[in-house]
Amino acid sequence: MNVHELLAAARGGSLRATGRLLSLIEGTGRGEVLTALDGLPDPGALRVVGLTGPPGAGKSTTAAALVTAYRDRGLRVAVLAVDPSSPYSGGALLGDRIRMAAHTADPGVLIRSLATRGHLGGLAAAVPAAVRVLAHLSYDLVLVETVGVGQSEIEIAAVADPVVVVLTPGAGDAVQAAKAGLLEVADLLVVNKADREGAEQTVRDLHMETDAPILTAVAAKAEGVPALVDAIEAHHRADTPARRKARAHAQLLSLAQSRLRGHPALEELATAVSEGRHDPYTATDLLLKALSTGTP
Ligand SMILES: Nc1nc2c(ncn2[C@@H]2O[C@H](COP(=O)(O)OP(=O)(O)O)[C@@H](O)[C@H]2O)c(=O)[nH]1
Ligand SMILES: [Mg+2]
Repeated sequence: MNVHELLAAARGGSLRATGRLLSLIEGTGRGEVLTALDGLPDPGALRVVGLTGPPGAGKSTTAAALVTAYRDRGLRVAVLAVDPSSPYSGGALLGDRIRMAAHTADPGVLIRSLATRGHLGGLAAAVPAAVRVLAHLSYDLVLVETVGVGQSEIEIAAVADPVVVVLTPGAGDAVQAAKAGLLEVADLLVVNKADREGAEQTVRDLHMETDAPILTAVAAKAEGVPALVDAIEAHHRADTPARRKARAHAQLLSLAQSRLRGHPALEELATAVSEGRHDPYTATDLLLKALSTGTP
């Protein structure tokens, strides 16, 4: 099947065709898929909710509970997991096998791990492309799960709105999150595992560090999930042209940077600067030129 046939099949409900399209997006077929989408009518915006936080905080469990909540409201939902340490298989890694087992058989739910590591611009480049594909396939909402380490939370902030940061109770969690830069990208905070000790203290600590709304949850029991859905809705309702522009701004910079970072001329120019053959200004001009003319 060519890309157009795949798109037609995916729009007709074939999850296999959808999977093939997303595989193309992860690799060198991305450009071809995006070009094919350009020829289609604008599907309108799709809501993208980011879930980020430390490993084990309960992001996947929260995602599963949110899927249930949104399915109850009749929305078609996709979950994109960008977690190099734990690739999804079916739904088994979502922490709640029974709940997710129901979703795997549900044609209104797509669960997919995205391999974005180390090639073709990473998360910043792959996720917006995947989101565009899903918008054309009549999904209403995409949950993007990323591990909050390093570059990924900055990249998720450019793509998702709101970004929900999931943390757990525990001494120093708030401080750790602040240090990791997670609080800067948080539109909403969830202190999950509130069935454990210290949740209220963690909420108090977090209030000292951020003005973002803070909720508590026991995702494993879907407790606090209706309030989280409400907070996400409220965040969407409060969206403004200025905020949309700020997101577009971040997304463009993020994409531009990922293209520059992946450009083969970067290595060579960095060598030239380090050996004193170019000054950094000239080298930067040359890098931008190489990118715009498409020369390697
Ligand atoms: N006690 C407790 N455990 C939870 C809760 N939510 C998730 N877990 C467990 O925490 C572990 C990690 O959850 P997971 O969703 O995979 O975390 P992720 O790495 O952030 O995606 C799993 O064993 C979950 O069952 C909760 O609210 N309370
Ligand atoms: Mg997970």
